[in-house]
Amino acid sequence: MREYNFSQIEEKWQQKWKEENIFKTENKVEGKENYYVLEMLPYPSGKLHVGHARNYTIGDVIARYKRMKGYNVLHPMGWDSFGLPAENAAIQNGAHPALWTKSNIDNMNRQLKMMGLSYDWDREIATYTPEYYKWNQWIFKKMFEMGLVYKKKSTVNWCPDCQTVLANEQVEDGMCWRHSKTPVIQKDLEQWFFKITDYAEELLEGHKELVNGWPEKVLTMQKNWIGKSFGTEVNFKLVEKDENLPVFTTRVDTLFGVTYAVIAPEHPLVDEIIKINPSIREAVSAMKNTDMIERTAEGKEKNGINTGWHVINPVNGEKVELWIADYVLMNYGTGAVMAVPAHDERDFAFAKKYDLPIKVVINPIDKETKKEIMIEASEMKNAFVGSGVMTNSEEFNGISSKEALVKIAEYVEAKGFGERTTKYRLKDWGVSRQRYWGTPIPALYCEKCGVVMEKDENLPVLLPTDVEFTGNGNPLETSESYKHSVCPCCGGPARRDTDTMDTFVDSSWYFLRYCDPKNTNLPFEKDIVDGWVPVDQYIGGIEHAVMHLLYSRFFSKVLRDMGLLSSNEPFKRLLTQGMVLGPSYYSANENRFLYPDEVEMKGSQAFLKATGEEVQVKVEKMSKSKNNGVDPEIMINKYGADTTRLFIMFAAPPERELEWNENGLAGAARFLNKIWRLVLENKEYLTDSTTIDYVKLSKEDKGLVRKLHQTIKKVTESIEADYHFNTSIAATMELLNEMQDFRTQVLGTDKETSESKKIFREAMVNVVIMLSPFTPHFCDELWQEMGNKGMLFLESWPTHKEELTVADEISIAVQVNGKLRGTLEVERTVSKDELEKKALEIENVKKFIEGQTVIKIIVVPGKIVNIVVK
Ligand code: ANZ
Ligand code: ZN
Ligand code: ZN
Repeated sequence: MREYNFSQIEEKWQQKWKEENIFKTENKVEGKENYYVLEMLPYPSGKLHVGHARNYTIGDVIARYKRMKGYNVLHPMGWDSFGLPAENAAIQNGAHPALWTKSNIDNMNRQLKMMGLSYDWDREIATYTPEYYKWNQWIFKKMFEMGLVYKKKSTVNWCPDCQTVLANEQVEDGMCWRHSKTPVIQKDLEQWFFKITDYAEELLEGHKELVNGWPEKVLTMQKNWIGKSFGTEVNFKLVEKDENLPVFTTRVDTLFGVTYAVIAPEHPLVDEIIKINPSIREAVSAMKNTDMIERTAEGKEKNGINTGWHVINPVNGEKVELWIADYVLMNYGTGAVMAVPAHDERDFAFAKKYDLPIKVVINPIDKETKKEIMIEASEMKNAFVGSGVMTNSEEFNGISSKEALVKIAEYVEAKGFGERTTKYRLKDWGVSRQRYWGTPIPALYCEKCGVVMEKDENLPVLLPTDVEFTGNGNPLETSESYKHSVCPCCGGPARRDTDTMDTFVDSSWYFLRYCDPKNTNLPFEKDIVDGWVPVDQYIGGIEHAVMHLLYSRFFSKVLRDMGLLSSNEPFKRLLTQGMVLGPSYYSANENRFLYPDEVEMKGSQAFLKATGEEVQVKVEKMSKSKNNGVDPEIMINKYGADTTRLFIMFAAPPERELEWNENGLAGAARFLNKIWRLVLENKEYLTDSTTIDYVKLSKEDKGLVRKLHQTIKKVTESIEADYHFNTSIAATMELLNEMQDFRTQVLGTDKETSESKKIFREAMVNVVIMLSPFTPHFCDELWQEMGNKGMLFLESWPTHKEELTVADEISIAVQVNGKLRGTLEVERTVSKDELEKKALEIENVKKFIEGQTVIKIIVVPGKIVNIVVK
């Protein structure tokens, strides 16, 4: 018998698949339903990591499974290939970002092919190519025409290391997401924005379409990110200026409890106040310079500046002080708040710190006595944020605060003091980046015509090559040929915008381009995209819950409104795969994470080989900083792609964390070797493919048939339910054990019947088919070994026969007057008369009815025979 040589087999089949171009997908196939399965496209960092391997294996198994289920499956791959690392590499070694990017793509492409993934490579896209980014510019322009793109000066998050603007989502704990030690600062810049806020309500409403297909966690994260609040805008009167100060509150029931008002340091009033009261100038600019995230962090001490100005509460005419405070944000609500320290935590802390008055307007209700508890402002240790009974609120006293929330809002509206509104926390999407390696923004500035967009026929606006990568500022500024251009309107001189687009623009619609990747007239043809989108199954990391997954939803809706596609939502089902964990080894003496080869294991304890020091072992997310990552390519070389894939799929269900361990890989390899031997050593039993005659089966034959059908059922149901591939594989393993027993105990012995070989073969055929999505090369090879022509992807997924999954011998309890007196082993199809007769023949039963009269016999089919005697 030849050994299982995975590298030879994998190379052979990858070659064959390629030659016959079997994963090429047509947009329409007569008689087949389309199914689109997609994994988030990678950034070409240079090497696949184990998270990629997991992501793509999950997608590939689904793609292969759905093909066998008879769908026309689209399963594409591409490269999210603009972005900072390529530019940083250019700064470091002088090579153009395109070269770095290209060589990374080539390497990762090779690695993907090693994994045996069933992509239609004819549809491969890379976002850094002019063929792709042309359409970013085209869409940008169309959005500009629709009023969905605008420019405004705004305070932005700026990373001094990246020398660029960061989206809010790219700021993590006040630090740059790319530079975890660099604090993000605030800077005023003219920026391009996408009006995602126009779609805030629809993005929220659209969740209704997604509740059954998306993880609840992602929907919740998006919901919080969009942050819809119902509230009231109330106009306070400024005392020092003849003007209103609108504030936004979600608690208008506390309106009578306002004891001061606060504006953000960026509020337009602040400049006017400084003119009159210059002594606060410095304090204000210091406050503006602390970064947003820190300013608003929960539990953070609040800082304030008394402006010396006042406002008047419209409902009771009370005059209160106006403050500037860091906990108020300019870009939420109106940038001004009415402060109610008795009922708001932040206001309470602030009032205590600056000794401002506190006025109670809601009293709690005692849970037991149901009586109002009078609270004293001077004795409060915390704000009372709950609901209760209104007090100190004139005509609203005595009613519940819940009722007052509506009543006071109505009152405010009736009196013309303000009105009810909804606010969203979601901000417009700032897309300008002062970097080179991105899509050039197709805008120009002309002295005569103002801001103009490049003509369609001049798209794409290409990235210039006469640039310098110095590491300081925007390289595009160093290209004279780029900066000085021609106005598309008047033909006069015009300055080109040197910003490029946030790379999240690229990934917001790439899945549509896969449908029609070579189109030169449009980003994609509507009819074609409508045949594929929404994507049936999307797979990727939870870290994309609010950026990529929200932006893609926004883009889909915008493109729909442009008439380019029909679907409201881009992704019908979303699977967020769990992280991959591995053991890290930390040496306290050396104060560093060790590499695995520096460590020696003794049982579950780990020791540093060089010194014998016992080191800490912790299973945690794989990362470079912990030296606990595994390189998928090394694994594939060592164990083969099929074994690696099988391990990944078997070790945990896809949405859960996966603990990497080499024992598991070795286990997967053993399993494949076992199947290998079972096929290659038993070929003589695997040749009879004539139809099984189910009437002629022995007890043993029936046993294997039953196990086979139970397995088909279980494997299929586990995949269909929630892609619980681990359960599917486990079921197949069980079947294989029974087949092994059958081989030794039945085949070649006197128990072998005319049907035994056929059944053995039937079971093996199904094992190979059902494993083929997981271990495709291995299964194609066995398929051929078993004498089949063609490849497995052409086979249909098996279906089970329910009647064959149940045992045909059943046991029936026999009772006399409700007490168990015996059991019967009978054929499932036994008749009622037969059952009664057999029950009465049991010795023990006879004993208990002796000398008495049988009144009646109750038969519960398949379960009980109860004989009633007297
Ligand atoms: C008075 C009040 C009394 C408030 C009370 C709360 C409790 P959400 O629910 O997140 O929308 N607020 C309004 N604009 C703000 C801004 N620009 N920066 C910081 N805080 C702001 O929060 C709305 C509440 O947050 C508003 O309701 C306002 O404080 C504050 F017992 O008004 B409230
Ligand atoms: Zn940075
Ligand atoms: Zn012009």
